[in-house]
Amino acid sequence: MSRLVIVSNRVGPLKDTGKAGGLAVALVDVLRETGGLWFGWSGEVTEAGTFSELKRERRGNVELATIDVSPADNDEFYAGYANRTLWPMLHYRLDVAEFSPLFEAGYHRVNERFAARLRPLVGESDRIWVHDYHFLPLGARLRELGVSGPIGFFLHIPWPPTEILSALPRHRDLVRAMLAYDLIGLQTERDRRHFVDYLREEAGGHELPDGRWEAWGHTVRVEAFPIGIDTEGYRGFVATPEARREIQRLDRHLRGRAQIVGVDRIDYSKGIPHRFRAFERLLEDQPELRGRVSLLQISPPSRGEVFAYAEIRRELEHLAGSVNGRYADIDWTPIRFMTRGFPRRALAGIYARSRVGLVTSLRDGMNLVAKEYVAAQEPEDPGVLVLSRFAGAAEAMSEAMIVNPYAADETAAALQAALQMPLDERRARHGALYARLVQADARWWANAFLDRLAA
Ligand code: ADQ
Repeated sequence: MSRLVIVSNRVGPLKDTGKAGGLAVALVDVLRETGGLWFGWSGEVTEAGTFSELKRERRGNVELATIDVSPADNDEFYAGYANRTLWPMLHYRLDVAEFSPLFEAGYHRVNERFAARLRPLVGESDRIWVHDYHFLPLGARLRELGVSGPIGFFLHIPWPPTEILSALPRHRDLVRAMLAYDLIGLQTERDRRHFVDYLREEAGGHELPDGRWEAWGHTVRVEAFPIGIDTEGYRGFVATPEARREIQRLDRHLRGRAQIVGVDRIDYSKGIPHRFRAFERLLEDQPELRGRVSLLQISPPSRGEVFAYAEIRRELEHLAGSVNGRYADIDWTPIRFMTRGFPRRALAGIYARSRVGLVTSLRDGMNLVAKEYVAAQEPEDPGVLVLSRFAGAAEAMSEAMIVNPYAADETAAALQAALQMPLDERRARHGALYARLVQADARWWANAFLDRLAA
């Protein structure tokens, strides 16, 4: 079988350090099967930038190859076009998107450099799988350099309706470049529909009898591959000493009170202020719950250099402070807001001890936290997932309590129902969700994509 080459902004690690995301673990597993190369950014910002020496690391038949980026690349490509233009645009946030020619030029420059550095590492029969919005035009650049084998692309974040995307300057050039891929994978049916609608409306595209799409003289397959987690592996985390330790700490602290948990990077797409307001609404509407339920929000800060992120963090600190000021008691703090990361196994313990998992994304490609929360529950006495309809995960998790996060009263009512839900209903909902997570796990996702690419 041909070798697999994966390209993504962040690479590895090869070892499961307990901190790496589940996605990294799943991709390393897949690379091991046929042997493979994972290429991307080293995580270092140096003057030499993309011209830096290639860093290589090998374990068995899997190799990592990374390069640095320069301070200008980091500002313009990563913090700039990727995170201040594309991230908000693709999350339907025209109001915070910034359109700077400097960012745009930096984005294309870095994509060219990455393609040029990757080219000599690619063999004739290799298959290439490119990940995420940092590298939309990478496939087109690789084609220009003579790569002729299969190249697939997976977008981890949403694809918005044409009405939104068409506000992006030179959106046609960007999408035209994407048509150099043989396969474009999106998270959900909704994203897929938006993408092919774009091809039809903006590129005069049409569907071929074999299901592929023809547009602007290219032929491409566009399909939804909802990403999963390593469900059974995650379930196993709950029995580890790291998880047990958190469970015991929470037992001591909660003393029979219920806990609602939220876990996400601080990001405006996650609707964390909406979550705090819904919880405040719950305390307002249900006085008997005061002192009996708390919200634990765990949020490692991300992309600190992006202004919108610093602002939202201040907003959250303010909101938590005001809810706590109003409702806290000597022995009870309504909202515990922690801005730090946890090792994955410890996090599994925190999920396991939380009566409700609360996800209020205003827009989210999938949302793996929703899946991790379900995987970590004790099947005999599981907690309840309250999930935003705007997270991709909602498409296949209908047994969760699906809410509109903009409606604080609706979310508060769902929280109340979740806290009071009888055991048999909790079991039934959890059983259905868990079974689907076991079937459509991370390996299924990767193999489904790669099988399609091979065909
Ligand atoms: P993210 O936006 O990062 O991913 P998500 O899918 O929820 O969102 O994944 C976050 C991961 O980080 C989870 O595995 C979670 O456990 C972990 N994490 C979050 N906070 C943490 C903390 N405090 N400590 C430790 N770990 C923490 C993007 C898209 C998503 C899509 C994924 C995968 O935005 O929509 O689901 O890619 O495709």
